[in-house]
Amino acid sequence: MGYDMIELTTDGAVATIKLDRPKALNALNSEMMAEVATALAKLEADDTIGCVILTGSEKAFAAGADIKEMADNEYLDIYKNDMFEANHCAIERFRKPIIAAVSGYALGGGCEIAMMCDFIIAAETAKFGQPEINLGVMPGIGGTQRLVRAVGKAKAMDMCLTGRMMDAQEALSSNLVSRVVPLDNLMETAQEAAAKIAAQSQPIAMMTKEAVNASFEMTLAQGIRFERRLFQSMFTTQDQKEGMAAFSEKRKPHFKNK
Ligand code: DAK
Repeated sequence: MGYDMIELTTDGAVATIKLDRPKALNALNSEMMAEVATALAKLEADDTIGCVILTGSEKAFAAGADIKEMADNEYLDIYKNDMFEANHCAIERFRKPIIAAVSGYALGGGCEIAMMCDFIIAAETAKFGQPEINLGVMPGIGGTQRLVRAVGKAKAMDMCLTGRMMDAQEALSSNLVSRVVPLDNLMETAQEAAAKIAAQSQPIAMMTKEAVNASFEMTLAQGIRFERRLFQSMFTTQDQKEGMAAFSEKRKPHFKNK
């Protein structure tokens, strides 16, 4: 299938989805998000893909939901369509590892979809924000929830109530992003990290992601029990045998995703 609003490329076991609506600073309209959801469904079903990078342009990862598209919506329409649930939330439902590589603006829905990814690598030029309050609304796809978990209440309140932006260094010191790199190294760094992840056993990486995400939903005791059960289940896999044998034999493991 061809895409109009995104570019989908693959390099070995790593796929990259580039949001590609540069004139509108990658504002997330419904067509673009439907394409992202379609691409993710394909990549999830494709056993040759072990990790995905979600990125945008140099100037904007994404400047938010498309304000012009949604401005005239009425409550009952967006309630009945459950606006954003099907497509935007395809990112949070994606089961393989997914990295956001952010340069420029990641605002509103843009910041929210970056936070739906497993971690964010930011260029020095990245700017994060939840400016919805300036539009007479508030974050609507997880901003008030995920931002608090990432940066804590004080900064999340500051961002959501003042609508101010956070630069890359502040995002790093606030734990919103895992690394900050020069813009020229952004995609290379993301590709390197993604290739490293994709070289691991796919089911083990998926279970690891599931366990980390479970920490947001469970008590510590439940989370630890869940982790232990998953860990124990890994001893049914060929990849566990291979990984540990390779260590003893001082060679690289060859995982079969089994
Ligand atoms: N939507 C539509 N178009 C946008 C856009 C956006 N979010 N952001 C930028 N653009 C367009 C601009 O209108 C302009 O288009 P033309 O005028 O050239 O046709 C073009 O992109 C370039 O933008 P600027 O001329 O403004 O560029 P600047 O460099 O001067 O400024 C900026 C860059 C990022 C500071 C500025 O564009 C800006 O403030 N953009 C809006 C940022 C924003 O407020 N983002 C939050 C959007 S609201 C919901 C759940 C969630 C949401 C909604 C509903 N439900 C569950 C129902 C989410 C809401 C949001 O994300």
